[in-house]
Amino acid sequence: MRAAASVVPSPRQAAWLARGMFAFVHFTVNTYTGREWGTGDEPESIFNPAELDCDEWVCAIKAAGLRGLILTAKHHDGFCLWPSAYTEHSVKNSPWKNGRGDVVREAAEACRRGGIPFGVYLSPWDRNSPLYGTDAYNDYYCNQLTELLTGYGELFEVWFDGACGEGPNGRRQVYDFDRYIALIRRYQPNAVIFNDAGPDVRWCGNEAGQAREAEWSVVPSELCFRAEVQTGPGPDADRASLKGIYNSDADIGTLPQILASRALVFAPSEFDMSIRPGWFYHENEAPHPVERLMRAYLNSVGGGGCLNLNIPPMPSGRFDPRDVARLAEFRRALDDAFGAPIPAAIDRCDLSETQCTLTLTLPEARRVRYLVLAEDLSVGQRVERFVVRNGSRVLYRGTTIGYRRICPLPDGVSCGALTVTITAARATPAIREAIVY
Ligand code: OTN
Repeated sequence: MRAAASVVPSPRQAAWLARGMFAFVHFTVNTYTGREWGTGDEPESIFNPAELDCDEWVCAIKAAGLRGLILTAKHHDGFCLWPSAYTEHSVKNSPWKNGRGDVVREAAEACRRGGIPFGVYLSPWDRNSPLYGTDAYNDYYCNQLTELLTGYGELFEVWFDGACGEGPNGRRQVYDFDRYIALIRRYQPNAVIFNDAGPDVRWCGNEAGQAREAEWSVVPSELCFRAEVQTGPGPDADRASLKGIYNSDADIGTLPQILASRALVFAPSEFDMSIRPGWFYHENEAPHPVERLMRAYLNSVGGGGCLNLNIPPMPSGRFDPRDVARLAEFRRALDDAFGAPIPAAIDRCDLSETQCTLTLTLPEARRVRYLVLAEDLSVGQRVERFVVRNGSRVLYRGTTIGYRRICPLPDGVSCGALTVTITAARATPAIREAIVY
């Protein structure tokens, strides 16, 4: 337990957690075919975003408070949004700008002008490359990855999708992830790497922005086997097996897993979700209601991880005005909820080595809607359960806190003081923030 309570983030992971939320931009030949997974046989001639405006993308993203942009430089269909030297299946053979365009460069430069960091998604699965399914594909993939790592400035995240639909009759590819990761560490040492298995951030396990009941950033190396090991084996490691655990499991990082794991790593969750039903633009779809986006925010940024919210450009290359309007509405809803913290005096009373009570005293009785708590992860994630009360009335029962836990309080509750009692923790709780809104 103590070992688990001392697993800490790397500087790049801590910087990533502080970002809170950022934008995903899914854009490729699927934008013109209506597919979600391209076949790899799409002709380059269909790609023509004649009104591409990456500054407009960045403006809409910033208006929502999203603090970064990750572009699908190559999705499963293998079409490259930059003129890669290693394939003809790219923008260089499209009618856009007579084959002299580079979407990756336009997006990277717009982010730089707009003051937000840029990241890339490079699908390992490639349904176009004839090399796919052979060792030579790893050379091809590393060459393309190197083009992106060295040609477009600093990246804050590199995204390895784990989706692969090739069945037994398809071509299976053995990915050389160690080689991919070594390239990123060499050329982009500050970038976090996303994948189901880490090394830096892991898939939350769904695409609905839905957090599990307890969201631990400290997880077994059996799940995130690409992450840096920080502890030895748990006491049950030689009797139990965590073989087969996966990102979508509900009990990731819970005590039974901690006790049974061979080692522990720090790997926080990324909640990737699209503003629309699809990842790519489909004319017959509309953006989700703002309530859905707020729920995702409370569950992800308020659940100890980061939200990666996808906005898919239209075939013209521009964002749908309805999505731009939804992003602005999302920002207004966030400002309404969290724009005015209520100053409170905080007193801490330690009840035992692992239990304590925080008393938050407001200047006067006020209607309160949210309590936001945060642990100091520089010493490790520790809190397992807590309860929030106003006097004897229980307002919220929680489990993990992690980087940030947003506690929605019952409608209409008005109080002059709140108590937060941490009833179970893996070591002495280290609370960084307790803010009432
Ligand atoms: O059909 N799918 O591949 C699929 C259906 C539902 C949810 C996810 C997926 S793919 C899944 O995407 C994740 C990111 O959203 C990760 O990349 C996983 O590795 C991948 O399997």
